[in-house]
Amino acid sequence: REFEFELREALVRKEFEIHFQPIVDIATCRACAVEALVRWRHPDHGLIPPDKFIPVAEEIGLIIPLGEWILDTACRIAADWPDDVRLAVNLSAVQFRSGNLVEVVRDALARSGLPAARLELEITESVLLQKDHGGLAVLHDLAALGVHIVLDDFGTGYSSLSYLQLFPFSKIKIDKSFVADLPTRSDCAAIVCTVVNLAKALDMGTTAEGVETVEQLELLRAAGCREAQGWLFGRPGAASALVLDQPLAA
Ligand code: G
Ligand code: G
Ligand code: MN
Ligand code: NA
Repeated sequence: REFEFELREALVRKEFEIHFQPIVDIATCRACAVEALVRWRHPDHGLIPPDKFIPVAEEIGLIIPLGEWILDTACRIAADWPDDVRLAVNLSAVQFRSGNLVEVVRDALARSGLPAARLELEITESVLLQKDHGGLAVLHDLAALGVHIVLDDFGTGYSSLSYLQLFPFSKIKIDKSFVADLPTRSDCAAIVCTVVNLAKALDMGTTAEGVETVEQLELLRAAGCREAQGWLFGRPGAASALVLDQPLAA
């Protein structure tokens, strides 16, 4: 209860921060996108990661105004980046049930001047699990704005192939659990290759998450994966620390 109260207050007190992590084009190792990742700067407990408060924010409905603030703030910052660098923002399934997500996204783009084509919205399969398929209708309306829809955390959860048939995602993000064991486990390499080839056949791109070593990068490059994100290229940090004009790894 106390935590919920503090969480509600946090938005008013402007205790949330957005950290930014580069996503690179594997061909050039230059940033082609940047993911916005929210944190809570708690006055007593320091920096709290999103998995500690997003589920509660979803439960108490705070994710709606918080999600609007994240989208608005991140779009304003991204509007100053080079034209070939996109912004990736995570959306909660709860935001899809709010009834006005399309307006919220359209307004954030209009206020910031960020072109729709430079915004990627990362969703998880939970959006498509809604029984009434309301999530699917909203996804089509969002895509009609010109933004890209990306399927996050692919390979965890159910990862039913029918989701890929249900909606034409621009890109699939391969979960970091598969990347972590790439060099040592041949089954992970097989899974990564299969997802990359499946995405290609469906005219979708792929981003591998959690890339920490050059060895992993080389395996992903060989597999034909297009984009990579991970500590090898940069940890989530302040927007001012982003390097967007030169390669980020050897
Ligand atoms: O770095 P990391 O701990 O930032 O993020 C963990 C998870 O928290 C991400 O996988 C993502 O699902 C979620 N997350 C991070 N930022 C946001 C956000 O702005 N909105 C939503 N809904 N989820 C986020
Ligand atoms: O939304 P999503 O699940 O994609 O968020 C990405 C998560 O992965 C964030 O929590 C982020 O901090 C984390 N992350 C990003 N790069 C790395 C990495 O190289 N290694 C590990 N272990 N985690 C990472
Ligand atoms: Mn994400
Ligand atoms: Na993910």
